[in-house]
Amino acid sequence: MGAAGQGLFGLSEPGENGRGVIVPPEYQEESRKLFQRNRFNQWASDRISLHRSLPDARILECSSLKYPIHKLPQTSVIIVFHNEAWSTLLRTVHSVLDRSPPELLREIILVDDSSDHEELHSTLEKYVAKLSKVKIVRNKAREGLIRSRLNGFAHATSPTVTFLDAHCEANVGWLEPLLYRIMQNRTIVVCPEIDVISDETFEYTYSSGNVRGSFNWNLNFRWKAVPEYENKRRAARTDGIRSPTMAGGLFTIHSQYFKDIGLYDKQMEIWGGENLELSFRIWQCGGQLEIIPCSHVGHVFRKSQPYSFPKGTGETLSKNLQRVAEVWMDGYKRYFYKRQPHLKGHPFGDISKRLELRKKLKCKNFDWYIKNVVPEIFLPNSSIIARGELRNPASGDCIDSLGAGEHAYIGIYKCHKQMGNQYLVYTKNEEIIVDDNCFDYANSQPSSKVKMLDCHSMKGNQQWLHTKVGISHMRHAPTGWCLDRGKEQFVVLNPCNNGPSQKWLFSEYVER
Ligand code: LR7
Ligand code: MN
Repeated sequence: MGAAGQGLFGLSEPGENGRGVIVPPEYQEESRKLFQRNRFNQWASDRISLHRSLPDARILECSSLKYPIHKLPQTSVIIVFHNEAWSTLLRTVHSVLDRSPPELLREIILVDDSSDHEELHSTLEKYVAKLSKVKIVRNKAREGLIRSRLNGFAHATSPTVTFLDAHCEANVGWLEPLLYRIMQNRTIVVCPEIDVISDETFEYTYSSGNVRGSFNWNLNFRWKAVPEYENKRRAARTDGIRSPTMAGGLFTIHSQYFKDIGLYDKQMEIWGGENLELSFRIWQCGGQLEIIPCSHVGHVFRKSQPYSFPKGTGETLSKNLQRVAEVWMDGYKRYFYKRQPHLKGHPFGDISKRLELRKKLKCKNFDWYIKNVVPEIFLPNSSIIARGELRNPASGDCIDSLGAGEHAYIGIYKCHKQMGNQYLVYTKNEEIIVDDNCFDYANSQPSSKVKMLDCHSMKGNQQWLHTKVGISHMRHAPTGWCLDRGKEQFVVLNPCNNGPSQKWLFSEYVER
């Protein structure tokens, strides 16, 4: 096997060296059907070897680092799944078996969260029987990923555990740097750099390596550029990057430390919020969270979930997020409720055990977390002229982030009065903010779309003039053009014409 763990059939086979697979026309119908089943291109995945080779994603300095393999703690890899496709699940397993030093890998625990796909039962049982380190644990009922991970954890026998989603590929040398960091300090929880496996072609591409985890006040996880102060603090490019939050699916944690800080909130259901809950808890209760640049693992990012939420997607996620806000965020939870006004007074279950835990561990408050861990975060309390939805009265449509984050185009959608993705802020600095990003226009052509970019507070392309009185247009200062409803799903900028498609109103103007 080559350094990058070459597949069985050589580099010209489909998908080898992380290449993508193109679906020939005669298979497109079949592949579309399979896409619905998993929300990724299973047809492409099925063409690729379970042992495919990957390009080594590490920066040069990483390859020359030496780790004291015999001193590193072992790990148990825990992979939870609900109706995962065979090829992605087993490629995750084999990538771990093929690219982990055997002396460091105690076991792989597959936790079946009540899947009904036939092949994930007896066929999987038979297949796994031939792999000495792999065990299967099955939930009796659907538990969601949070309690499934806890079920797997209860069966784990090593000093550290490593969680992976069921559609990952561990890259060359992924494990040693994670375990090494925990050996240095067991209160550091570590994440690999997460590379992107395309949901369309299964092409493997490196992540840029200069982002870390953050969040917006809707409590969505967000990637953000690593701030200057953090890069200055690090002595070398191979050093861990302190991260305010983790994406959630891929991390290694010391087993006893995981118990000490209270595992997960068992009353969180199915999907979502547990990553922020654990991140806040780690930082507030004396631990640290780092992304380790020398460890790379690929993950198939998909645009939607293929599985059901038995109690409803919105209901489940809202409750999980409320529990995060209520237990950990103190007064800052008001920013969340401003964006989710319908959740005020909405039940979120009993949180007394989690509050007790917070007290027992003598955790710091959220204000400490904000000021010390993520001081650059946008705080919607300062110098606001207007907030709420930004409506184009003629069409009854409102500006909407459409759930997308930085670099996406500013969208527009029927006003729904639920705030959430339609919650905007207009600041005294004349920025328009949605999803905690600023409206930014850097185009010299009219009729182009407006982007959401990180706010730089320097006015420039992010300065927008708006008065409540008279014609309420939003005029872009540098071009002098006006924000226009246009005809598509995204707003554009056009020379001002006083027309109805250029009139805008916020739902709430704050006293100046
Ligand atoms: O009911 C369920 N039971 C399960 O076992 C629902 C899901 N699952 C399994 C599922 O099969 C998968 O293996 O849980 C795992 C995660 O679910 P995904 O892959 O549908 O989630 P995701 O990749 O969209 O979501 C990210 O956020 C989640 C919030 O709850 C989890 O923390 C995921 O682990 C997390 N994934 C990552 O961090 C990978 C990087 C993505 C980013 C950014
Ligand atoms: Mn995933």
